[in-house]
Amino acid sequence: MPWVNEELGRQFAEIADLLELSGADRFRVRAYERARDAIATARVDLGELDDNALAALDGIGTSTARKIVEFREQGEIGMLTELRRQVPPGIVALVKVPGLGPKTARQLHDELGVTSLDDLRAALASGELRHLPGLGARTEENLRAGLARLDATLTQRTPLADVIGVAEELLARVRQLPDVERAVLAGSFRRGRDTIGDLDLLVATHAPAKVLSAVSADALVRDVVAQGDTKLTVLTLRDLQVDVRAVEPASWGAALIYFTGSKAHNVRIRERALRRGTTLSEYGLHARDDDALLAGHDEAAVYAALGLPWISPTLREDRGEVAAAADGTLPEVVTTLRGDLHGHSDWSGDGRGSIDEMAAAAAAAGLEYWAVTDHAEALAINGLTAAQFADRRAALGALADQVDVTLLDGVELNIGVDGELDYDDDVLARFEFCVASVHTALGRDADAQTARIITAMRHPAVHAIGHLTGRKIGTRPGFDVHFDRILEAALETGTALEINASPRRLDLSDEHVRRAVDAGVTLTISSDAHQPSELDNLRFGIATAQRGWASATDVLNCRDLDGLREFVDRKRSGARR
Ligand code: DGT
Ligand code: CA
Ligand code: CA
Ligand code: ZN
Repeated sequence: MPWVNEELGRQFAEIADLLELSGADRFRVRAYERARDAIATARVDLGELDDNALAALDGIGTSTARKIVEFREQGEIGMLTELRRQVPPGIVALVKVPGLGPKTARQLHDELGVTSLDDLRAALASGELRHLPGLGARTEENLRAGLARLDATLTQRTPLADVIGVAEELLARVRQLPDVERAVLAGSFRRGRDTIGDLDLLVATHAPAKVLSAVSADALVRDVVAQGDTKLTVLTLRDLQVDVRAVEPASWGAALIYFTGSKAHNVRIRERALRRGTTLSEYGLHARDDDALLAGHDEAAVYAALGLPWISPTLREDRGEVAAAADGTLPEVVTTLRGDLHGHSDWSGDGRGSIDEMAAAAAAAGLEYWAVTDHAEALAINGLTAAQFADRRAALGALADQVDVTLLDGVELNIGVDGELDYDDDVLARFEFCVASVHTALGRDADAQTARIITAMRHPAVHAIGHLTGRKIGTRPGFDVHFDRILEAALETGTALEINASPRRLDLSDEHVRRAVDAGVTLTISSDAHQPSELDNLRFGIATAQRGWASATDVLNCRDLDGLREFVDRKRSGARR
């Protein structure tokens, strides 16, 4: 989602909450909730439309359009600023408790004088809360659980999915500043981790003071935590911390290595530098005897001066990459794909792009083929019947000459509780590519999940298992599986395991990928796109694959169409790999 849409959606939600907290009438609140929903489902970048075009969008009236323009021009919505001033912050904190809405918060405030989370804890402890009208012992129990969950999320790392928009927007703005020669997001973001502690923005400049004050004045910055000559720490509108470092262009490479990390990787290469009579710091690689600068300006030169090839940031976790680099056994990690093997069109109930729109996005992403894997019928709300798939097959045929990618007639099957699949075998056999995923009964134990998935793998029509554990990063942990048995079955049946590239999933995880690669299991890197813009997510899947040391030979959709068809046919014929 474009960052402007994301931020506006959040701000309109906040306006609705604050209005409700301040006792506004229901209709006014509802109008802002409608605006919030309209923004959440808008398929255009709200940062780019003029007033008239904005007001023409469904659910967005002239007053909402005016506020959107105000946000773009002034960096804030005056009404929201005013509301934030009026409503006591303690009460706002209350609605962050899962399960505690504005109505209850207001009631707690008016009737018990609750103005903070601590007051809420006290009210829960005293048992007075259960006597309020409409509340009860059950409410108390829910609020206790909600408080515990809030505490947990406050100490948690931020899912990558929640930082991409603001991170890339901030980077783009910083790159446009005068005096900035180069800028990069370093740290865990550059290493492609699936969660982020904070962002680290590295800037090469000869004018650090000017650049840092420009960054601290940016509209995306809510608060400056600390500011020095070459360092700045700020909080973004969403309370994400960003550490900004300004360095001399001459030490760019050394600084980039240092701030990319990981800490453990840094320690490892610094030891190597010391053993070679040199010292490595964020300023450069220096000779220990006369302090001469040996390398510093670019990353590859620093590694070279340490006797190492350049190491991909996604490998820098001290998982053996420095030794492998020294031995010449570093994997040549996967960087590009030839196709995408999991994606949805608007034939699926939850797809938001037509086949030709999606195909155009796939072609624009440089792909040669795209498997259209709309949902199968057991997924009641979104799935297609066999007859609808027959219609879709005709549609695919009619589009074949009009699109710039090869469309594969695919399906995303649902793995039932006992591993059963949608449709009869003769229907299944007609698809060119089938990914099978667990969408239901996520609460079963590891034995049950492993068994149902392996049963599905044994079916000759199943070519890949989608999002293996069902995790949603930051929202729900995946279910447990016996991964060693899954790997064994994948090898035995010739089934691929998917790296779902949605930044909310990244499932397989990097650690799973590493084990799959070691076992020789074939992987797919799949966007699971539900709208054209989500083809762009493939890059996160590639990063996760790299973090698991996967090279192109491990990845099915790095093969050309013939190679892919060979894999599919082999599975179908039941040949062992
Ligand atoms: P995060 O923010 O928890 O997702 O993880 P990172 O890796 O981004 O860690 P962060 O933000 O604390 O620091 C960014 C990089 O700076 C880190 O990857 C390596 C470098 N760094 C920070 N502190 C140290 C340190 O004490 N020693 C060394 N060798 N490097 C450090
Ligand atoms: Ca960081
Ligand atoms: Ca940091
Ligand atoms: Zn899907």
